[in-house]
Amino acid sequence: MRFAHIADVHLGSWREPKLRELSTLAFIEAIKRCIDKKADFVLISGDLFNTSLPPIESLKLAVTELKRLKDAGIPTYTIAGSHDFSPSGKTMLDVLEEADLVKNVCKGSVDEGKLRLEFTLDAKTGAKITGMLGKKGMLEKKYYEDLSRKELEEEKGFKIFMFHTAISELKTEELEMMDAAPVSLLPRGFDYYAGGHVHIVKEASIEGHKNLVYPGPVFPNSFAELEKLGCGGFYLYDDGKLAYEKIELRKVATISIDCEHKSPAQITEKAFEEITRNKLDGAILLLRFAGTIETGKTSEIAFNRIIELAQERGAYFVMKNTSKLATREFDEIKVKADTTEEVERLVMEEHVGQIKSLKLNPEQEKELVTRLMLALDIEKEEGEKQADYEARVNAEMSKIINA
Ligand SMILES: [Mn+2]
Repeated sequence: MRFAHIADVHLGSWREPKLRELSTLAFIEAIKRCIDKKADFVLISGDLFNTSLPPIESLKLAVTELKRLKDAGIPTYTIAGSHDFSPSGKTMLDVLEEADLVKNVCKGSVDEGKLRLEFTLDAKTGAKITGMLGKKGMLEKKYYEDLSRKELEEEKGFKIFMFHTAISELKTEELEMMDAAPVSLLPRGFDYYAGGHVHIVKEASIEGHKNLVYPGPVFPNSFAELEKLGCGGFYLYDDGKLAYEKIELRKVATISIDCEHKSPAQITEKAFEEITRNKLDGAILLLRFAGTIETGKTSEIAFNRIIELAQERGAYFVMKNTSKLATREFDEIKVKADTTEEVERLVMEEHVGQIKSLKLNPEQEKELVTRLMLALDIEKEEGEKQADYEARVNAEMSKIINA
């Protein structure tokens, strides 16, 4: 049996055209390799799209590539991830499933408060696949608590469990702050655990749970991911052997400038030196500026000239990051984080406990705030009138508050 395990594609995540193109090419390459390597089937463990209502071009790309798999006789099994749901619980995966391009394996029924998952049988290999969807703010934890495990664990045959949740035992140091659940959350005794959500490349076997895998994204989704992962990829399972299929379309070069106790002119000079010293042929260049500068303002650093020089030296694309750069005048940055989600979480944690009138414990309050933020994240639908859109947002909000 040979299958591919892809996760966190986040189609449409990059705004910069050059990086968006690379992420598109990486997805196309992943699908091409699944076909070339004659995979029996493909698993996509959530977050195929970056937003629940993806732009037409992302949808078209997904349809084209999934169709390619289908035409090659390779079925695709999937679960929804935290980015796949609109606040009202809708997901584009339903549309893809209706078109017979994917099969959502997170299905079952609720029976006396217990959640019973069903297996989806892969006709060619006999593999039995099931899984649990992922939601923002780890709201899926409740589903796991209600999950009926016995039948899942006793089922015979080759079994795969797909999940979109951070597992504490698999977290790396830099993800220490991320919400996670212990591996015991997952039912035991499966042959492969196809993970998503955590953008790291990791495989592990922990007692009762063998082949727990996070393949990471097909292409990094942010500055931090480009810096940490360098490239993307996916996993290939081949008769019990696991292999990471690296997709490296461009090299990533990182230049970190230590700005501590330097003036803007010295920092500019230092950046020039570093760029001239490095070989940038066609690479994505990540420029990180960190530290507290001695005098003046950060805007006095000649960023434009630095970026121009890097382009002249052959960089394919230049990104700068100043999130760890501070000045003496303004040292009051309270929240330091690399991603929007991290910022949201940190701000939320800092302010939890302030809505005294609601009499909620911190966990309940965090959950309420997460739900409200999701509801405020509703996108206006094509052709929808402003008034209807507002009414829809208001209805979602009051539904949550009155629940
Ligand atoms: Mn993701």
